[in-house]
Amino acid sequence: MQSFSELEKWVDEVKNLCQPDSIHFVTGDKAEEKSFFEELVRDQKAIQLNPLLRPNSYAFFSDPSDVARVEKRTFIASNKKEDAGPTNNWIEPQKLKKIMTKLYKGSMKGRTMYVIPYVMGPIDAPISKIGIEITDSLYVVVNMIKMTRTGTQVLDKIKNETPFYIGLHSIGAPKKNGVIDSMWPCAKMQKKYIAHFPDEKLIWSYGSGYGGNALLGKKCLALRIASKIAYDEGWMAEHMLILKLTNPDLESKYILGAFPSACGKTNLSMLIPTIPGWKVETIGDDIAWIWMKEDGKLYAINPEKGFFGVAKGTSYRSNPNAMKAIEKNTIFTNVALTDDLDVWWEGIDKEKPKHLKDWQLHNYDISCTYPAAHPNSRFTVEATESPVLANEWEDPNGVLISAILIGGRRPSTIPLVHEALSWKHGVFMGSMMGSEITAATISDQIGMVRRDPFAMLPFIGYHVGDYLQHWIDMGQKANQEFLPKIYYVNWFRKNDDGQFMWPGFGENSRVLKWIFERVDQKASAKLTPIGYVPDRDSIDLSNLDVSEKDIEALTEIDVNLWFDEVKSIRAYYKTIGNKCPIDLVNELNQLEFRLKNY
Ligand code: GTP
Ligand code: SPV
Ligand code: MN
Repeated sequence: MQSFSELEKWVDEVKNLCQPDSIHFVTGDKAEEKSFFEELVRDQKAIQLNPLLRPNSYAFFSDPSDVARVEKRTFIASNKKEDAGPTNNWIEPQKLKKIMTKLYKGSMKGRTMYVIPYVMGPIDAPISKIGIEITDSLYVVVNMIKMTRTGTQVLDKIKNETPFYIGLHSIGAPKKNGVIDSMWPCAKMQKKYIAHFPDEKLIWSYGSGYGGNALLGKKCLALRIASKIAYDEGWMAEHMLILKLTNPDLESKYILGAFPSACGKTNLSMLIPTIPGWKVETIGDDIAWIWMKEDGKLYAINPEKGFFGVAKGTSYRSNPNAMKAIEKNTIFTNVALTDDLDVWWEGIDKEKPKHLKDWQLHNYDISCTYPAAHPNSRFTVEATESPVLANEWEDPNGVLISAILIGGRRPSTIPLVHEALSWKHGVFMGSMMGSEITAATISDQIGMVRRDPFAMLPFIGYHVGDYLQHWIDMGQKANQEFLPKIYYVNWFRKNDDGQFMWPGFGENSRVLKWIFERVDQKASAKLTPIGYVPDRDSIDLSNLDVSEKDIEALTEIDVNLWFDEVKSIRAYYKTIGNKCPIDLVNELNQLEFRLKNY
């Protein structure tokens, strides 16, 4: 859409279809946000946490059917089925619109319809994109306020003819007369639809109130729709953290990392190095928009304004910076509550209290054997609450990218770190990236390995083959001298007892240091069939509590396992079909050849 009058017309159409009681345009000011939280508490949709322990913070508890993104109910409804490719669910757009229009009819009865003007990216950055989300969920509103730049200044832009993208969201639970609302109203699983119409750049979401299903600026606009816009316009929208790494000589580099959901982006982006003199600062923890300037170099911005992070496992030991960020002004979803109204979750590293309320607000004591917090419990907090936010985090010019990490949960085969032989080889590594399925999506296959190219499997708004070709093309267009190097990292190797061999978290700084020095051509490496791996003298292992045997195992290349991997990648490429880039098939053949000659 292009103009304010088009916006007014659309708001009117949605009002007539969904039949809310009233309409509220979100202004984004502090007093408004405060009144939203007061209303949520009054309506028993949220619990205010103990202000002495956790000031200005609130806890929400979802319906058990609504705890994560629902990939089975997520659709890329392109005009042509071929354009959605083999990895997306597809329904013919007119058919899907018919189904959803029926659902939207009267879906906001008894509720307020909120119109949220927001911008992904700093308001004046050339690459930023404006969105309008209509929603009937106040939970969504308060989360969008923390996660995106919202409010009147965005509407002003629209009045000045800046184009914008629209998204309609309803929890799909009209209020019935005389029936008291539940704490988290939403629709049944089979009625949930997270729909994208990439040809129109339109988003329709129905039936879920959770995270990526409902905060439409995040996964729906900034990844699925933006990835398609980026493909057409020659830039990239990626599921990546952005960090600033500074060495003891105070030289800095910017590093991106694509890890699947619940595989360590937030943690790496805020890490406290265990090696003296090094520093990590955060620019983004989930999404990066990447583009090439006239100098042929690649730059990135974080389009978000907050963190929607995994609570479970977060502690002052594993991620102190995240713990400090969430000391106040935070929204928690599906965590457990202590008797004095603070939050608790598995891995918080505080003794489990004798009594809790679990994430369903049931009484919970030591006799309970299930987890008290949901494994996908989350915190929402503004980036500015972080003690390690980099100064340039909202620089409209973006930051120059030195290296791109990819990785996931692979218990075997993939070493701790290896460097790509070239950009194309790096794209090959990204294409075959795999990970165990985690609790960040609703699935009956949690723990199984699936291929997840550049951690974008659930977020590519078009054909995966075209997506991979776009990665190759971006590298070919860039100034070769300044192409970021690509690294495959794996913090999740396990030994025969099923224990992680690498301590991870702050110790990952040792790998970051090696990468920093590789980019500067200062660290040495061993050439192997799969790429460059650190040799023993080049990676800093001083004062590290890992056995010789495990270090050996973490960097070894098991040729037989890699032959299995080649076979499995070949089978995977078949599923991509004839759009699988020929360059990647060549890379696979060359890998096999190198392995045979090793
Ligand atoms: P999304 O927000 O879903 O995209 O997840 P994310 O990629 O930001 O993952 P996050 O940093 O929240 O980490 C998810 C889980 O992985 C948490 O339980 C962490 O404790 C765990 N984790 C993160 N880094 C490491 C690591 O280096 N080693 C190990 N063993 N676990 C880690
Ligand atoms: C992810 O699953 O990658 C998340 C959480 O960051 S959600 O916003 O729900 O997609
Ligand atoms: Mn994510």
